[in-house]
Amino acid sequence: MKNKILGKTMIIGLVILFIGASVTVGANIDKRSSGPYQSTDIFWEENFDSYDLGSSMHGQGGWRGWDNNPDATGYVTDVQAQSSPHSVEIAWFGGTAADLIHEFTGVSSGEWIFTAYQYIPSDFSGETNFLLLNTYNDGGPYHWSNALSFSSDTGEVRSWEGETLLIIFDQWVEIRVEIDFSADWQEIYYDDDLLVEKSWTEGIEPGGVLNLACVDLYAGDASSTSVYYDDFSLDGVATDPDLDCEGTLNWIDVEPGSTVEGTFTVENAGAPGSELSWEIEYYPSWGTWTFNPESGTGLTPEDDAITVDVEVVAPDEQEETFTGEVVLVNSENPDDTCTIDVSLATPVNQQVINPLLQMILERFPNAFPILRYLLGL
Ligand SMILES: [Ca+2]
Repeated sequence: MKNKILGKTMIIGLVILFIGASVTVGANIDKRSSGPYQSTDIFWEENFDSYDLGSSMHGQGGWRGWDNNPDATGYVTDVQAQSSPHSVEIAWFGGTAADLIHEFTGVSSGEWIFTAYQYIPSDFSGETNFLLLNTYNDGGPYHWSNALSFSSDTGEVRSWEGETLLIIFDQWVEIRVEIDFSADWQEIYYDDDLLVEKSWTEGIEPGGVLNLACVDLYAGDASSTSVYYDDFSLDGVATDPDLDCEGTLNWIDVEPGSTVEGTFTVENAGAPGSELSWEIEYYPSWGTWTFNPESGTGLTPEDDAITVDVEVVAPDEQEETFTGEVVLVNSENPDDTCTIDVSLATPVNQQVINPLLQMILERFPNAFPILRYLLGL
């Protein structure tokens, strides 16, 4: 009994060894692609829910008072919340205006969407302000890109230029600023209505820079009562192409010196309307390779994937398994690459195979149909 099991185990082991040596298993696609932003890349978000109720936001989550003044803070509250349980309350507290900022770094190119939700109660009194700055330092210099004022006297939100919309009281309202640094442009929406669009660097006065330095929630120059903010987000908008490829290049049982063929596809998985230029960056040094096409330009996400035909003249060596990679690259972004794994195996000597095969197939006459097929038996 023991010998029988041992014998069986040995044969199975032999078969596994045999398969491993003569057949290249696996169709492994290694896809690596990257770009500065994905289409809805969240760069930063804030919902205030994890902070202690009633706590000052100065020194929490990157928030602090203007000029690092701890008194110019807002407080975590549950009086209103869009996302439960908390929001931040902005008002005059103890004779000092809340002037709460959150700074950003690295937001200076491409396109971005800044979103905040604001709640103004119908009994609000005074003027409260939402501002974005392109330059901020404690003690200055400062430079503003926009300023929105919400006034209980007029019942309106007013942009710096004087455009207005009616305040929507007693509900959460989205404030959305769409920033395009490449065009030096911003569009400011209140409850999805366009309030104003204008230059980013000259939004308040000339001399600003292409950068988002901070958001500022300011309770105004004169005493104002509570308003609330919740669910901030800053999202990078994809504008770049993104190289993607799919396919496998695995050949087995290839006669040395013969030609084999295969295909893979290339596509642009990036932002709508973006244009991808791509090329073959690297392919194995064994064999003789031909790609058609070997590069391309102007490929948009709306286009169909490009099929690349591949021909390889196998190396003139018996009983070898050759492996490697074909690497494609975005011509305008060396970090955006895509890899297809490759293998090519030339046949092993039939004289060696046959006695072993015969033994296996005699022992298991109905087994290993794949093995029979692969070896052409
Ligand atoms: Ca919240």
